[in-house]
Amino acid sequence: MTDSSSFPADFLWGGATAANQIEGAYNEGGKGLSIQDVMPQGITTPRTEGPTDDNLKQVAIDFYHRYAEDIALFAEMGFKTFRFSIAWSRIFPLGDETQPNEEGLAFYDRVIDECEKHGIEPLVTISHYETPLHLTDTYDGWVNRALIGFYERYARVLFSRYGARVKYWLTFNEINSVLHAPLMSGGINTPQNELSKTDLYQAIHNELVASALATKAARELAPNAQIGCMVLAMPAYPLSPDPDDVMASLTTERTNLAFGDIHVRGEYPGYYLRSLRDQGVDLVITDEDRTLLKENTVDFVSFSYYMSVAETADKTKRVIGKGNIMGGVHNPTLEASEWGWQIDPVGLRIVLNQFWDRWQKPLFIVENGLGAKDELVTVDGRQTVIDDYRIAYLNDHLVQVGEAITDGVDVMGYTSWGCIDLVSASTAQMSKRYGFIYVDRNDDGTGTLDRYKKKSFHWYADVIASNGVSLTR
Ligand code: BGP
Repeated sequence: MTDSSSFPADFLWGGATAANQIEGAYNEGGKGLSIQDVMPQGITTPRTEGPTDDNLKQVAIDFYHRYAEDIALFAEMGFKTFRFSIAWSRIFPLGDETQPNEEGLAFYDRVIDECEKHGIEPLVTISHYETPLHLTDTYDGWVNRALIGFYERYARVLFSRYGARVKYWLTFNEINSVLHAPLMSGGINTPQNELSKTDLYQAIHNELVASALATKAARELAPNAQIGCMVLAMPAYPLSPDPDDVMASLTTERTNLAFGDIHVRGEYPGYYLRSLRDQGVDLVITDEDRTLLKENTVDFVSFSYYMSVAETADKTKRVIGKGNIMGGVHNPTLEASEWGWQIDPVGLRIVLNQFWDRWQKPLFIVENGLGAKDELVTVDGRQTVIDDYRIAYLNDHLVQVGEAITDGVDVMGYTSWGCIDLVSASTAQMSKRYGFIYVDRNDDGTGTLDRYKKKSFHWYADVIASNGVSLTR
């Protein structure tokens, strides 16, 4: 422990969530169905036709009714910011209407009220894996250019309503994940194995144009707002020093970096255009699209970071292991979580340096954390979880954030993923817990939904209060 902080005084400490993973109330308040209502097992099984009772997200952790209590707990930890997403289908139940649902808008007014009451800066994701189901069923999601207009209308409503109160906005959660999870990330109904590369990359292009249009709208309607892109960061290290492995790792990393390049520089990089040509992809890109991308680049780059992977050109060694939406080649030097995600704190410093060197834009770590099984125990008459493994994970990653800041990287803040236990995105489990706050709910849907502070709750409160000085180096 050192006594001076490497973190800036205005560093935005906090936690992150997404509407579909916490709110529940899936059919209350005029909300329409979203793709999450037909994904009871996350991305592990095909979608269902309609909603099914085994879907934990129907109730999730009931944040819709308990938001005030939960935000008060975040405030008790000293959060400076709270990342949440707005459920598109609460605002536009079908997605293609012209008038928004007032009851949905009023709910987020109340959430923002609570944040303001506690001096917590909201950080809002406009679209986090919750495309209205009607847009999926009727338009095949983002494959269809019509979604650009629907999203722009939705974003304009949000900026008009909340623009004076919300400074930080993210356009699409983990935009690069469309490549790997087309339904969850792109609302695309066509099954992945039947989806053409052209449709997939067209969907990505449509999202990028929509992101630029939202950025343009924010400049008009919410001039104090800052707009960020959000990418899933996963460094790919060469499995060996063989130059072919190094080139293979660069190629894999570029499948993610391309998204930051386009959001920050406003044009498709040459390597991305080549990869489209090599795959026989022919996109519809209008001159207007090009101008929009060029003129509406982001203010900051946000990203999730959970793990790194290795990469090799040697097909016999290219065995893909588990990972966050996309997996990668197993790195023999790293340990893994119970879900097989390889733990690599130094990778976070590497990503921060790489992104800063590449884009020179402020960076915001908007997801990082450890999904683990927790056991509720009684200590001094109170129920809690002794989650030393989670504290170790977060501590080691935050130490590397401090190192990156000392390296000269401009880091705006850090929101730990799943600051309160929530339903997992990939597996739809409750038992994959990330929170500082335990929520009594089980994979079979039983539980009281009561909240309990874990050991990490107090640990994180100390980290925030000391602005990182209490971290163990
Ligand atoms: C990211 C998503 C989040 C979140 C997190 C952890 O990909 O943006 O929604 O869920 O990963 O993943 P999981 O919930 O699958 O453990």
